[in-house]
Amino acid sequence: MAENTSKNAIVTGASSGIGAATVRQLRSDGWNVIAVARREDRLAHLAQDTGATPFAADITKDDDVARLRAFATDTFAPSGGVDTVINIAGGARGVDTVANAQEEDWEWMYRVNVLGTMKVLKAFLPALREHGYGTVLNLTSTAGHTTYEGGGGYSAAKFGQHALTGALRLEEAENNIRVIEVAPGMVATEEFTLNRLGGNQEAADKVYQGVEKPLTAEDVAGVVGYAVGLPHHINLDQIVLRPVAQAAAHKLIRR
Ligand code: 8X3
Repeated sequence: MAENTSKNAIVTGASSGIGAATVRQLRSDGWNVIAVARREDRLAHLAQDTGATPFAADITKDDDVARLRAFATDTFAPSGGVDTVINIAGGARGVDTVANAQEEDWEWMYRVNVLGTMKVLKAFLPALREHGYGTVLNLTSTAGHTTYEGGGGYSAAKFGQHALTGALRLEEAENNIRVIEVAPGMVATEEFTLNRLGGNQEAADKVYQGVEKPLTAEDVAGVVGYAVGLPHHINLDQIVLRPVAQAAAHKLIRR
């Protein structure tokens, strides 16, 4: 059976946070990386710093995903083709209760976390199968495994992404494709909570106030790099990571 000798990865959500940190991690581990995000300026900086190949695309748009597939096929053809797809693109909008749900936020979260992941996978699974082996890594969240008040919309999307990841693992094992889920709890990044709270920096800062060492994007990227770097027969199929201060979604220690 083929071993993972080529290291050609696509990383979505690469413009900031865990996505950008994952690109940095993989590049320093010797991977060839196509870094995908909507924001070209940020990608250009990341590419300059890391030597990753930037590709501007919105993974919720079919035309963009088709362009990405064509580009990745050409780019990686000389080095053995795409073997690893890392879906980091996603996010949260709002902390509304179900009673007060903002429907456009819920739709956005479903589109980016679930449908975006599905579209990227649909585009690349034929290439991974043809390759003889492959790795898919989906970044979900502890919110995809448990619920909390105000988290209904985000959890609904992340539970959905978690579910598609589980189905995919069953479907693709016979094609020698391993499917890894990484589900982080509290991670302090520049944008995640800020975006979720509509750009309110003060409110975003409060979320992490007094929490000793929330996870960083680099912490998560290190775990992602480890999981995809293992020999191909080892599938860390579900990895949940949290800061020690967050023993559960409902138990966060603030000092
Ligand atoms: C982020 C984790 O706790 O904000 O994916 O839902 S949480």
